[in-house]
Amino acid sequence: MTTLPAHSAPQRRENPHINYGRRIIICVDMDAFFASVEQKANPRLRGKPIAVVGSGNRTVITTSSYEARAWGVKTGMNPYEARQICPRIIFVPGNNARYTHTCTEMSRIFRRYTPDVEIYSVDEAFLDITDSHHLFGGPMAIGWKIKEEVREAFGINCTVGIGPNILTAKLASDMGKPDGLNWLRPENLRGVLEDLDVDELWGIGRKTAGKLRELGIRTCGELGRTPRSLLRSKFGIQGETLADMGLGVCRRSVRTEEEEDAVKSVGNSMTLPRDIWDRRDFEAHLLRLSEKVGRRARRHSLMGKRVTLTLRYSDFETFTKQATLSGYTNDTHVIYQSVLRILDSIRLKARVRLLGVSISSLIEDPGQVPLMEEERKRRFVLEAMDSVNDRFGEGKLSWASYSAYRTQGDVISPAWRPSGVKNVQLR
Ligand code: TTP
Ligand code: MG
Repeated sequence: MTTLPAHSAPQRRENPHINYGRRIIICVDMDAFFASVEQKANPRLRGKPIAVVGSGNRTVITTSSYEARAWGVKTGMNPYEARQICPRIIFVPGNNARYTHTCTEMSRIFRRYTPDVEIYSVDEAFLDITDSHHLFGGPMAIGWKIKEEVREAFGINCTVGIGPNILTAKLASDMGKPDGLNWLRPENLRGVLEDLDVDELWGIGRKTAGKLRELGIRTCGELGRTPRSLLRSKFGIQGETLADMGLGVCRRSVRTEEEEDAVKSVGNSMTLPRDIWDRRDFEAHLLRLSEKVGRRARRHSLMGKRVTLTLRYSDFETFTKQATLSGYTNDTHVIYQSVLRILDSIRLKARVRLLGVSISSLIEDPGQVPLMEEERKRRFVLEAMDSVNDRFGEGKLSWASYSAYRTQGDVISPAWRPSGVKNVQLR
């Protein structure tokens, strides 16, 4: 066993400067979920200490109302123990169909604010609002609205946590329980983590916390200052993740349902600020969409061989056409040239109100350097653009031919889906 004296290495090293990136993630977690749903369904249970249990006689408490928690009732207790500490407790048999139905309905509320929603568990969801929060008055405004809408629709409370990644959003939500709204901003993270016990972090269970304690690490601050090499030697690959966690860093992004099912296409569609007819207008918007698609594909290390263009006319009729390329690509310009060729092969019948571009027939990008000099140069340019945009925000570096449109602002199409235009609702 590797043992550090309790106050050695972790305290002496300073944390490096941490770049938390620009993402803004919301975690929504229902308060005493099963119990709240039961209290809503049966008004006689409201305001009372209740616990939701299974049907067998060896059942345990799955959750309890905050009124019961005030007496010390906890998940995992058997009903007998709970009755000992809270004599007036009411046991309610669980009703799974009710909970899953509520969960499904709830996701509709979340999707009003961003398409990037991950339903993580029956009562917990993550929303990536990085690119949409400005449309709703900012992260806190979205948090308030979600709380209000959940209360209105289901009569239950939830807690909303906001942070730069899912780990810290979850922490913010745990800290805000119950009925809270809490934003852990990057500049406050170090202070919050400094004295926080490691097992307060999502993903660090009792066993891992025990092993960390053997190394003299009790708090996240100490974990963040521990040399990675030490954590790696003790925990293997998980050591890297633990080192990140101590700093409040988490590399896992919000995974939408579409991304969870093996990704079939990468696409983007947008309702245009005004209906268009001129080719120059098409070029500008298609370049922008091609860039978004290429960028997302590159971010996920994917390449596609089929390109699809979707048009929706002003009368809402929707039309798609595909082309198959000679090789796999995630290069903005190859995608763009291909959609332009598709456009040229179409006789437009009216002005167009929505455009979509997607690539499909995907493979994982093998990361090969292109043989052709010109392609190689473009790949370097794209890599440079991606890293500038990653660091300083989407669209900071863009193609000149799009710049005339940049002042018009982002319009998010209600039909926009992370997996691409295959999900655009066709009439
Ligand atoms: P949690 O979100 O962990 O708990 P909660 O919603 O009841 O309370 P909190 O306000 O602290 O979020 O779990 C969600 C639901 O999942 C919970 O209502 C019951 C169920 N559950 C189990 O069935 N077994 C378990 O071990 C846990 C922890 C939860
Ligand atoms: Mg909950």
